[in-house]
Amino acid sequence: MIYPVFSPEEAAEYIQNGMTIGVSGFTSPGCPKVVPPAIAAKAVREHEAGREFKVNIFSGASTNDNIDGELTRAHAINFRAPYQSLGDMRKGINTGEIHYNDRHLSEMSQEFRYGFYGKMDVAIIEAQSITDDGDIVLGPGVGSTPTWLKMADKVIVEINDQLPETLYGLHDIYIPADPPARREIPIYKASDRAGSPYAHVDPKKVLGVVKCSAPIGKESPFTPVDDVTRKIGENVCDFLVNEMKQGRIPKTFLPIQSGVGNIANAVLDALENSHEIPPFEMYTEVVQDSVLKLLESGHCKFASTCSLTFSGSAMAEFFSKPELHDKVVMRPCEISNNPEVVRRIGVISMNTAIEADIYGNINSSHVSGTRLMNGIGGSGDFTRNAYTSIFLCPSIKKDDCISTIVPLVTHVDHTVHSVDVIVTDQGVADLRFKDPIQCAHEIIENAAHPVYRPLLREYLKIAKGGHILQDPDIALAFHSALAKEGDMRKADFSKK
Ligand code: 0RQ
Repeated sequence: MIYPVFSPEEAAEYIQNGMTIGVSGFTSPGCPKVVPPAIAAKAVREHEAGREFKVNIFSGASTNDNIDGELTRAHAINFRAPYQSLGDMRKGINTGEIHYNDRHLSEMSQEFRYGFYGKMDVAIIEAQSITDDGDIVLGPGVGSTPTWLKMADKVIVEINDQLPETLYGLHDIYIPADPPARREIPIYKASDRAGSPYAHVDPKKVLGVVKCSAPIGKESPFTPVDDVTRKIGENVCDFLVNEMKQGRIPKTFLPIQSGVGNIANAVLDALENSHEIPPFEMYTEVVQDSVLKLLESGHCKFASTCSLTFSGSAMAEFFSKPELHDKVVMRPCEISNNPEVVRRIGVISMNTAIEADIYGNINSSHVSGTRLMNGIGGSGDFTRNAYTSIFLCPSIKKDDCISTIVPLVTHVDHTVHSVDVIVTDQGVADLRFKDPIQCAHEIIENAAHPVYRPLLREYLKIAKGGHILQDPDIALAFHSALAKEGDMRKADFSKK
């Protein structure tokens, strides 16, 4: 190998205050693991010496505790984009310490190439291998890495010996030309390949290689399916089966996208158990443990993804079964989430909402309209371009104190124009072919929890207007009751 071999600490010495860093991966798989903690340790030393030390971090999506956790706790992050999901970083963002820019994941790479974010000083990437010519077999999460390798002045490569050689061939690395030279992305079905199994870097830019041996699976475990998430899954299945019966989904079915988290896992479990849903393909950004089961049973015929967001045991199982490897391709997030492809192949999207209002606007990212939870992630990439877009959430949370169906959402990530169906444990609200007031009745009667239906009906009676009914004095009464009394059931519409 022509590249110098560094320790993590030697690599971290290259990083200076104010630098912009791109990290590989998408969710925790594929992220670098040993250099970021060494940068955090350097930050602590610099701060103790009275010197400023903060960097800007760009990722594919959420990362791991070694990056977002350690660097946040070291007060070493100035700016972060485009998605995160860790408690410490969430706190740093919500106190204003970290400047966070929430972006659609499919847009991050191209916006960086367009120059909207200035220059990238260094990319830190995890790889299975790198050749002397700069061909890289990436880890089990691609994210924006191919663009970071192109844009960064310098590159540090972590070679993790836990990454199996069988990763070779699982990636399809394709960077579209930038406008005005862009052509169509040549993907016409989930299993099409458009690019190369390697990412590429100019070998002259590689500062060096850091060798490590670190676990490669997702850090936090999935919560098992419970009664509420099971019911949501069953309701989604019933909806999809009925769509097929009505001829609105072809008998051969359509590709599915499914977001992160426990609800998404429960829905995929329900699809696995359904005898009426035929084997299908996925065109999605993450495949979680539930997809492994679907691949094994043949219920999922093929999965196009950006990342194998598997737990450690599912990751080991996947790599021990080479017969599954032909059924998966990992792409950069600007392709796995690409609006052009999503619309062309007719993806059925399924994402989780924090709250929905009675007209169908969705808040995916900000609790009570102010506190960032994770970010919009890829939900907008898929929702806006889906064949049918579905949002999922439990109808109530926190022992009935929170209704996820509210008169008005406190923050909007997805507007009514992009939202087709809302599914809760209570049922399915189908918003298609309805005006806003018809949508409100549909959502209240089919998706809201019975405890909250009388209050929501009352709001609709009080609210005034034309095409849409609202009352600006009480539209957020649910949220003010939660803030003041810890319980949305105490919403009082007489307190104007
Ligand atoms: O707070 O942790 O303090 O108890 O929000 O809620 O129920 O654990 O939800 O883990 O399924 O995440 C939308 C955040 C759901 C996620 C969201 C509070 C609740 C709890 C989390 P606590 P749960 P989940 C693919 C697509 C956007 C990105 C996306 C997400 C915490 O699915 O980030 O879709 N989606 N990406 O108590 C007050 C409400 C609340 C509420 C929840 N209505 N009011 N608090 N909470 N609802 C992924 C990628 O792009 C990589």
